[in-house]
Amino acid sequence: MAPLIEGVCRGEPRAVARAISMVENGEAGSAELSAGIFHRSGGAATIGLTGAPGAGKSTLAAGLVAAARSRDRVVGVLAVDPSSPRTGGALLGDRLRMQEHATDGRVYIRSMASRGALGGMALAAPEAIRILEAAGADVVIVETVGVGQAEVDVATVVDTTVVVVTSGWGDAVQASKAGLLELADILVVNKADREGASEAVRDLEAMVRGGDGSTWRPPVLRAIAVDGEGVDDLWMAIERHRAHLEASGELDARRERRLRAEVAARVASALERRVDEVLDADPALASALAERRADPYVTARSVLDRMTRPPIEAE
Ligand SMILES: Nc1nc2c(ncn2[C@@H]2O[C@H](COP(=O)(O)OP(=O)(O)OP(=O)(O)O)[C@@H](O)[C@H]2O)c(=O)[nH]1
Ligand SMILES: [Mg+2]
Repeated sequence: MAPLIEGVCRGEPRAVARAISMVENGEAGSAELSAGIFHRSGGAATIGLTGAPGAGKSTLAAGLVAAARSRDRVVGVLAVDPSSPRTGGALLGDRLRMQEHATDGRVYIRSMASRGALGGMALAAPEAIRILEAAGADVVIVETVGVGQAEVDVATVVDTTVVVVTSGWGDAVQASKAGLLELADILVVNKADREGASEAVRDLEAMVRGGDGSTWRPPVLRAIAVDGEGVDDLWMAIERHRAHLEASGELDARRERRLRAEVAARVASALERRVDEVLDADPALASALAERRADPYVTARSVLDRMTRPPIEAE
């Protein structure tokens, strides 16, 4: 494990890729890896990009990578797809604009499936972010691919959440229905080269809250990501948001909340495993439940009793 940890800390792309695979697959050694890199993590500004499929998240991500590189920052990009098996580099690699960065030694690009991982995205993504931080990333961009809960989950692993919608009637409403507006620190109306950008901006402006003195009001920006238009404005909005988080103390609060949530997720997944072990080890308990002689409340009580009993030490 030591060579892998050293490789990650030296920023070697192969070591970084190997370490993230390890976490993604929940391999043995993940805990040792974590112990080896934790003290070097926590240094990056983390940015989440979420929104409907095809909204332009990857194109915007590529633009943000360019913006970060022009400021000499080291960048990590994670494309997280909790719904499908791993697709290797295809997710981002096929994007022409991302390809420009694929050979830049100061940019780490990685797609990651977390369906199989314990706790899904809640556990795998934060650890992958820490690996990138240990490798020297100053900025980590997390794009969620696919639909559903993932869109919402990204907000729980990053400092700044950018919600991307497209021009045109209805998209803002969809985002609102999906609960994305509450998560947004910044909103981007992309594909502003198409009709309906002004309407989408207006709708979103009417829907966002905040801005009364100390609270942050999510700005609504427009972009034409394919042409790189609006990307610098987005970068500056991200920096403003970060400054707000730091000045208000919210950055530390968010980070502490996230670490606690991660511990809770880890405890929950360990407990789930233990419940199965207890039931498997006690056929009477398991069959009483299966045959509906003991209800789940009673069974839970019995399982907890067995868990808290001190283990019998063998000679
Ligand atoms: N007209 C127009 N097309 C755009 C714009 N930005 C991105 N696109 C195109 O929209 C398509 C989807 O862009 P992506 O960046 O892959 O979108 P995504 O949100 O990452 O998509 P998924 O990861 O599949 O959910 C691509 O063909 C882009 O070239 C834009 O501002 N205007
Ligand atoms: Mg994408």
